[in-house]
Amino acid sequence: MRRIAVCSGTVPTANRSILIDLAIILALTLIAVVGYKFSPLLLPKADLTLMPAAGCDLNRQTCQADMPGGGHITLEIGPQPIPVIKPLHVTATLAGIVANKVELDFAGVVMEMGFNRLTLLRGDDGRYTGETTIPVCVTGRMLWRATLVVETDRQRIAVPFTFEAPQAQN
Ligand SMILES: [Cu+2]
Repeated sequence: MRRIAVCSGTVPTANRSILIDLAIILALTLIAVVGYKFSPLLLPKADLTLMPAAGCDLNRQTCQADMPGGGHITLEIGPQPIPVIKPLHVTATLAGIVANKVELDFAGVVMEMGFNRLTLLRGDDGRYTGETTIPVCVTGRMLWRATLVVETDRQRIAVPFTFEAPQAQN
């Protein structure tokens, strides 16, 4: 009898929060898959879109995308994990690419979070840096896409990095 009661919807509270977590994870996975499939529609205009190395998480590490003919682009956002509302320090490096302009565009993957783009400035060490913040979301943690847009003489290269912020507190 007890089993029937559980199946009819009275899930204990602890289990319920696990179920909600699972549902969120499932939803995020779906969004990531669908977002990836339709990404050309959602991204800033570009001649070349490079996908960063699969599985790389900006919350924990610097992520890299390789150019088809050699060279690469990296992006690092600190502090890690990436917070909302607090200042973010952004660093991009380019290898084998001469850029006229480097910008970073933050957007919600499934949510309109407003225009949020900054121009990264080239330092003496050749790295491009900038500071910004991202807003807190009404739903709590959400998926963000930080698209690095690199303009060269010949083309506009976009590299969309997806990350979740803020990470679940434990
Ligand atoms: Cu949001």
